Amino acid sequence: MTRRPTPSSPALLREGRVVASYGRHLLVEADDGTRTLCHPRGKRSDVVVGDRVRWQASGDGGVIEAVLPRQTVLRRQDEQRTKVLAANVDQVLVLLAAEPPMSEEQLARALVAAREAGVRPLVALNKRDVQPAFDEAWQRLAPYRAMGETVLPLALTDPHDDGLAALWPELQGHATLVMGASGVGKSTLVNRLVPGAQAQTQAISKALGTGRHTTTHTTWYWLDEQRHSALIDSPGFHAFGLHHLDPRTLAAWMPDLAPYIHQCRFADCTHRQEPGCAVRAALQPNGPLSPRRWQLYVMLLEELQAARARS
Ligand SMILES: Nc1nc2c(ncn2[C@@H]2O[C@H](COP(=O)(O)OP(=O)(O)OP(=O)(O)O)[C@@H](O)[C@H]2O)c(=O)[nH]1
Ligand SMILES: [Mg+2]
Ligand SMILES: [Zn+2]
Repeated sequence: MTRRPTPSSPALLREGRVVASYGRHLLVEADDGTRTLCHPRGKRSDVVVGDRVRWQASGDGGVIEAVLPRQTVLRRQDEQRTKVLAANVDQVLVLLAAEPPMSEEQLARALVAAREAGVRPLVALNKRDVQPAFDEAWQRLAPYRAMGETVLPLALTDPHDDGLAALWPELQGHATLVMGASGVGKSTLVNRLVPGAQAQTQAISKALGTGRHTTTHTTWYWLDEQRHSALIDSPGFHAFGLHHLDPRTLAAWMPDLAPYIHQCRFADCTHRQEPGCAVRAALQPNGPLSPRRWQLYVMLLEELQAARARS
């Protein structure tokens, strides 16, 4: 006798990707492109945009039964909590702008988090029309260009800006999470590259009764019909905690410090005050390793050490 499939039988489970997250409501896209509003089974709340999931239909919607292993996870963690930003992205675009003023510290943190997660970082500075703030910020990005980061200028509200043409090839074939402070232009970028994104967002905010300008949910948008390239819009944030990192690995994730860390006299050198430190010996105001970057390193190191000491 063949048994009829029970509700949790694998035969009824479908696979899909979480393309939007509204708290406990998750929009899941099946591989044929159809989308179903699902919620996770039980109390689990760790399902994020980008996750590949197994789900089954239930009434009008669906229930997520399992999250498949993640290729990548981007997270930030501070004293209060760990926030998983997205799963299975292979690039992150750190978007900065002339206005609100660029925080180099947040940039440095985002780059470390991306490297640690095995995700390629890209950096763009938006609002080229806002002067002289743009040119000043561009100058402050010199160390990042010198260490080999891709740093692109943008003017997203200028229809004739050629910055997008340079960014576009970098996005092809990748799933790119756009992150940055509120107001830098993340949604403006998505709206320029994804026809209909604005309409999608507005429809969703209307359904949820929000209707604010600021992005409150993370959403995955395909850039092409073949669904090879994606851009993920996310809410802006102020602080970017790195408490999930081991302080001893921090310097290795900073491409301007990393070349020197194995040349220090002591294998466990923290590059703060030890004699024979190759990192400090390499510091030069206009060199490949700037004193400002070393100061950022020391600040982050002390923060991570303090976090370890508390836990
Ligand atoms: N002057 C100028 N303004 C821009 C440019 N790009 C975007 N803006 C404006 O900046 C404001 C914020 O843009 P959004 O795209 O909503 O910013 P966001 O990063 O999505 O912000 P959150 O959703 O709050 O995180 C909007 O009023 C945009 O029109 C630009 O190149 N120049
Ligand atoms: Mg937005
Ligand atoms: Zn050292």
